[in-house]
This record gives sequence, structure tokens and C-alpha cells, in this order.
Amino acid sequence: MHGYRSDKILDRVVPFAARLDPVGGTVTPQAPTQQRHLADLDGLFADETARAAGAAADNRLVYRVVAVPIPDERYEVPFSVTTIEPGDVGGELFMTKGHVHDTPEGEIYLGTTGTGLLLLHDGTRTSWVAMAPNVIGYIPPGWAHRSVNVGDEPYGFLAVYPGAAGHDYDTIAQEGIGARVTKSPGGFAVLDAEGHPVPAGDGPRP
Ligand code: M6P
Ligand code: ZN
Repeated sequence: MHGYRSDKILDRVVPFAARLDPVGGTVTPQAPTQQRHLADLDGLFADETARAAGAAADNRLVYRVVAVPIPDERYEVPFSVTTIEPGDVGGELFMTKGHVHDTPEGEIYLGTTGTGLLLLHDGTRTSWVAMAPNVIGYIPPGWAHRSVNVGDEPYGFLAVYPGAAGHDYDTIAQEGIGARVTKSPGGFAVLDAEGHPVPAGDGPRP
């Protein structure tokens, strides 16, 4: 029995309900939308020449993140909807930058539109899970994660994560995330650095 807490730090956000618009890829109320165009994604795709050419030509939007106004702070549980457009750079499918959490917190994704793939890497092992509306993807503590649109429509998902998690982009930028996802005749291929297919995750292993 601990009783109620009156710490000011626990009083940053009052109770509220948010509304998810899966088709529009939004949550309301919302903080300013974060957009990532080709020009913002220097070094992300293997074919940097194709990325730079695309940025100079039409600078397409690759993905955007609409978040509720909950701060990324300890004890809070922020959530957001990310929408990745269909497309590719030199055959490599549109994806998020991807990140590792600064503190090893887990995260939950719920697919809302289209089809995607959640790619995960823990520094040694690489795995991925197929995402679609109503599929819940689990990111275990310590696993880097990146999302990829493997379909012809926008791929959207709701993400829920501990506010203290933080976003480390440097580790993936320097060491990669174990695989790249490319267009293939059968749809898509998940290939490691040697060009070998990476098998999908086979379910929970508690
Ligand atoms: C999800 C969450 C966010 C993340 C966003 C975009 O909504 O995981 O925390 O910021 O995807 O991914 P990234 O930060 O890797 O660009
Ligand atoms: Zn995360």
C-alpha cells in the first residue's frame, strides 16, 4: 500500500481521451507533425546516389509522425501514429530511420492501415514481424527497431512507449540494423549484409 502520490512531476498531463483516425493517419489532440522527406534521410538507404537524386527532383515525403501532446518524460506513456508512404529508393523500400532506446524500454506497435514490416536487431540477432491492421508488434527491451512499408498503400501504425525511452539514431547509422528490405518479384526480401534471407520471427519465447 503506497497511497496516492502528489509529486508535481506526476501532474504534467491531466486525464484525457484521444481519437485515432486510421484512414487519415492521425490522433487528436496532436502535437506538431514530424515529417521526413528524402532530403532529411541522408545515408539511410544503401543507394545514396538515388536518394540524393530523389531529394533534388521531387523530394517525396517518406513518412510522418503524428503524436499526442504527452511529453517524452519518465513515467509518461506517449503514443503516436506513423504513416510511411509506399515507394522505394533504388529498390529499397521506404522506411523509418529506426532507433534504439537510450534506456532499454520495450514498445508496442498496433498496425492501423496497409502492410508493413517491423525490423528488429539486438546487435547480434536480426528478426522481423509482418504488420497489418490489428496486428500488435512487440519490441522487446534492447532491440533496435525500424518500420518498412511493403505494400502499395500507406502503412500506418500506432506506437506506444515509455516516455523515458529516448531515441538513439547514431547506433543504427553507424552499425546498421542487420538487414535491408528490398522489392522483389514475390513482394519483398529481407536480406542480411551477405545477401542471405532473414527469417521472420516465429512468435513469443517467454
Ligand atoms: C513510432 C515510434 C516513435 C518514432 C516514430 C518514427 O511512432 O517508435 O517513437 O519516433 O515511430 O520512427 P523514427 O524515430 O525511427 O524515425
Ligand atoms: Zn522506439
